[in-house]
Amino acid sequence: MKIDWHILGPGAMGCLWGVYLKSQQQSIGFISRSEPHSNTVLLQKTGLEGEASMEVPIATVASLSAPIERLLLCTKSYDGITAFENVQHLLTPNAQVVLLHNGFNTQQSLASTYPQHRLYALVTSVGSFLKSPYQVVHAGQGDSFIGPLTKTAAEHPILEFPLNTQWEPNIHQRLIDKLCVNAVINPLSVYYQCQNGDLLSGEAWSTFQALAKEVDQVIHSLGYKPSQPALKLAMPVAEKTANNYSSSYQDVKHQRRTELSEFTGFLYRKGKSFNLDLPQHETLIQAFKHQFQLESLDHFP
Ligand code: KPL
Repeated sequence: MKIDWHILGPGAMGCLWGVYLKSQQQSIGFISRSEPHSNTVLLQKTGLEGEASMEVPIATVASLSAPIERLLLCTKSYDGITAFENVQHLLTPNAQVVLLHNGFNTQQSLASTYPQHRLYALVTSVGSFLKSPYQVVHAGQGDSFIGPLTKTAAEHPILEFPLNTQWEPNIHQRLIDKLCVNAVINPLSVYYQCQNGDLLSGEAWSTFQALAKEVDQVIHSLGYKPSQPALKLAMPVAEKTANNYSSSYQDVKHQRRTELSEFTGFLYRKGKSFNLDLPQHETLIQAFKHQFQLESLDHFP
């Protein structure tokens, strides 16, 4: 059977986008990193926009029978480069590869190492979580943008992608804006052990404002141009997702490696290379190492 979209990374995002690609009459298939128990999985969705249930083929890289024409790569950002390189030999010369990761580092590294590939980034604020493997809950509405990371991708826009995704020629800007949001909300939701909306009052709110200023300092030192200051970007997202627990909070709760080193760790390392004074980042990183014991999992500086 011909597969239109291969999906690598069957977390909440991989499952959710898989369901909606299928609803656009695109055939999908999962790529598994370990030997699957069977050659199909039952993918189920609940939450917003009703329930859906479908059988989806699944195969390992070694057992894929046809080359990959379109790939949705939605591993955690720290796994993105290895995941891409593991399947690179299976991509057709004109394959379209959509990267759906938090952070900015993985997308930037892949685009500069592989400019010959049609690489795109998907930036989304749609909310979802997994109840159990392949059982995804569509938890919140959001905006989604897809855009080119390489010149060859810019020449071949992806104009039809589900969930009202808009083509965004300046996807770098969206990635930087999202990095600012994640760099404020995610570490603080772990530090204060709270839902996103709880960050908008009390002590957390003062830290929120101070951290957002430090994020601005580093982002500007790097020469990046977000559309607004970090505070103005992060505040409406915290309001809109007030009842959500951030992905980093959920990772800590489930004792999974978080992506905090891609946000807080990344900005701190960069900021220090410009000799910036970053007391909020320092407090957070110390707490993550000692109080939450994230160091071994997260590779903080
Ligand atoms: O992207 C998110 C995340 O949790 O990783 C936000 C926007 C902060 C929503 O929770």
